Amino acid sequence: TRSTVYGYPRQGQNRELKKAVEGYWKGRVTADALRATAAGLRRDTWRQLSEAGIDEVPTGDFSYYDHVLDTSVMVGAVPDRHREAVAADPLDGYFAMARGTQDAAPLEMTKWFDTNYHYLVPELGPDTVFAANSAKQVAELDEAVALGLTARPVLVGPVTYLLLAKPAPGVAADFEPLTLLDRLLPVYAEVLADLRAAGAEWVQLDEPALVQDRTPADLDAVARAYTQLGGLADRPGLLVASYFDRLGDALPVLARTPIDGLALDFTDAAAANLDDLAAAGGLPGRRLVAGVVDGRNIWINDYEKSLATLATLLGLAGRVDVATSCSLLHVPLDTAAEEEIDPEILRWLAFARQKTAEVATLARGLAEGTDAIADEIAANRADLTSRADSPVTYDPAVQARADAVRDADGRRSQPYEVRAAAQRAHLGLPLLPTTTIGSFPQTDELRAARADLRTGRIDSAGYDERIRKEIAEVISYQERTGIDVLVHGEPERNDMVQYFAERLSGYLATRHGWVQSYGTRYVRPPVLAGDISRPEPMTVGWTTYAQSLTDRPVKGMLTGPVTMLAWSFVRDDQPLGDTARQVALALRDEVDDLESAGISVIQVDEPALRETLPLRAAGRPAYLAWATEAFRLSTSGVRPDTQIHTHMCYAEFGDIVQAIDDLDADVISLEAARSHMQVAHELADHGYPREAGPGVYDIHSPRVPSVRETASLLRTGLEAIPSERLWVNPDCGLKTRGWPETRASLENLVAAARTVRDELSAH
Ligand code: THG
Ligand code: ZN
Repeated sequence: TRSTVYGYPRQGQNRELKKAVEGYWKGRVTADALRATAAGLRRDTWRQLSEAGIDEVPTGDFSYYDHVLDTSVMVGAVPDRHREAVAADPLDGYFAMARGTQDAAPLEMTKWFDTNYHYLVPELGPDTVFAANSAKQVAELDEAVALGLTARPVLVGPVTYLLLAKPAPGVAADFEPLTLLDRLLPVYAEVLADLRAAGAEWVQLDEPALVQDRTPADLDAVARAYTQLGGLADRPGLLVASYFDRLGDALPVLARTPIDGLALDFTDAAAANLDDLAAAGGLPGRRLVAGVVDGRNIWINDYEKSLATLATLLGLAGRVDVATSCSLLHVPLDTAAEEEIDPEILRWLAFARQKTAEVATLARGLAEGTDAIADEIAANRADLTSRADSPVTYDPAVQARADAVRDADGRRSQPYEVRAAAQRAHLGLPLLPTTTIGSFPQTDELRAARADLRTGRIDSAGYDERIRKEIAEVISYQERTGIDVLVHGEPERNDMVQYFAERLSGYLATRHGWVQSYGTRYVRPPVLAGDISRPEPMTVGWTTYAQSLTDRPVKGMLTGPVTMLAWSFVRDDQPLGDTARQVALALRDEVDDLESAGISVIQVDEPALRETLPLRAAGRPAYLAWATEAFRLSTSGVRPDTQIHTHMCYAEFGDIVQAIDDLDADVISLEAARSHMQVAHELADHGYPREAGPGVYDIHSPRVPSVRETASLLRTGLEAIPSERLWVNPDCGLKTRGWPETRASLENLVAAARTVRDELSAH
């Protein structure tokens, strides 16, 4: 029995990697210094793993930016537009692919399965020529071996790599990257041989794409890939890893190939793997790596439960190793840094460092018998009991209120047609009303004010004064520009989830709990630890202050219940739907208080609704049922003449258009500018009956769209959505934009709306 993990957070305890990479971009850190920082971080990680008792450490999981981009480099899949830069300087070329340059767009970025991590999408086409480049993998293996460690290189597997890819620009949209498998496999064979030559006993090939529903053709590709790689003479042991869900149909397929080991997720989310493995006849004579410690939540493991699972598995494989369920990339580094969390609560939590210790302990229990870890088991049981019995976890008033929810609480009192007429009378908006999504640029001054408040350089009265001044400027700017429904600009918010988590009981905030979101960008997901309630209003003060400055409607801005869950570490001791309902009730109180305070338009954002869609179709109806119920519960307490908005980003609405309809929001704004209003047509084809604002200004780029271009997008929108139901707005919030391009773009947006209104009234 060995203990292992599949990957570790890359950034360092104080985000040293972020500082070094961003410093390199700014020319303040040399390439050599960046490399030295990175090597130091890798060494620290391996030492830490080894000291925690991990027998086999991962290598090659480190990345300056993203491991899928590293895989593209490893197989030579560099887009033509970046070839010159990569040839001139591999490091600068690498960052050019990640971030783009003046002349060449970056690779597209998208979510890594149902996590909050984003990877860079490989661009492939029929002309792609793969070429092996194993340098990074071999060098990192050498480093770990030099420390005297047993190391296992971790690679994105060939099937997952191709399934994550998309057609390169200019390639037919129906091109299927998986058709390149036979060209890709020789490249993997070469990398495997290089790693074998460098001393690798095992190599791990990650195939998380196989936990999604796969076609027979996909499964055929899996069989072909691993029959071929398994048949190579000159290779290390092949460990194929799956995580995030059950392996399902791919399990027996892989078991029939000559691979040497399989890694399966045995957390609750993938519990079916146990039966599936037994049904496939187990893995006699081969290596099973059992992911019993959840790699993507932050709760301590239940040792007795894990040991029971491991004991069952002993009969099903030649050898059973103990691991986390997935890479630890998705959790923060170390609970020991959280000095502000009550020690009584901290003992319930395990970040990456604590999880490695759990894996090592369980491996010892499996190898030497549970008596050998009796003390650890007793302490673990006490920690679990402390959590279950704590008033932080359980609030009877919240539970009772959630239990009392009836269907009718999740329905508006009137159908949309009646509400729309009441809202028209109440709000008096023009045709094609203009609005923004909520946030305005987060300037350096605002960030400095927050830092000053934290360090005590200003007090909270001084901070509030700065925020009020910013709100007044944002309101006055929007009035001058001629926007119809205003926002206060959210200057007081750090992050749209963290801000609310800090104000709800039942949530814990971390101080150093950074998790990579993409590249050098990190988030600190709050911990949704217990029953959720709202001690006092969270946004009413700022919103009503903004409303007091103008006669136009100011839109209240809230983060919806599904997104609050998606971007937090959520409790694992009750169904997600129950937790979502509690958050929804807290938000419902906020919505009702905003209405009572005179706010007539309230937006409840759900940007994460699509991303937490279960990976397999079988789980989707139940998810969409609780997700839409929670949204409706948070928004249904208002009068018919109060207008509820929602907002979603990240395209691909096709799969959830019915759910979007079921939200019953009066108005929805969506990302659309990049796809030329395609989502407007998707909504129309579905027969979407309410108001919609497909974004006409792409805020992900500093580019200022012209009046002509914006008006033209609006006319395209009108082909799908009738003028009485079409709104005019940007794609997303403006917090990552600067003021100059924001001003210019919004002025053009208002001018375009006026132009098209004039055209409509001339007819
Ligand atoms: N909030 C949360 N999760 C998210 C987003 C969000 N996931 C998806 C998407 N939006 C990710 N986008 C970003 C954009 C910017 C940053 C992080 C994720 C970012 N982070 C700062 C950094 O790394 O320097 C730190 C921010 C802070 O100080 O809190 O810029 O909006 N939860
Ligand atoms: Zn958005």
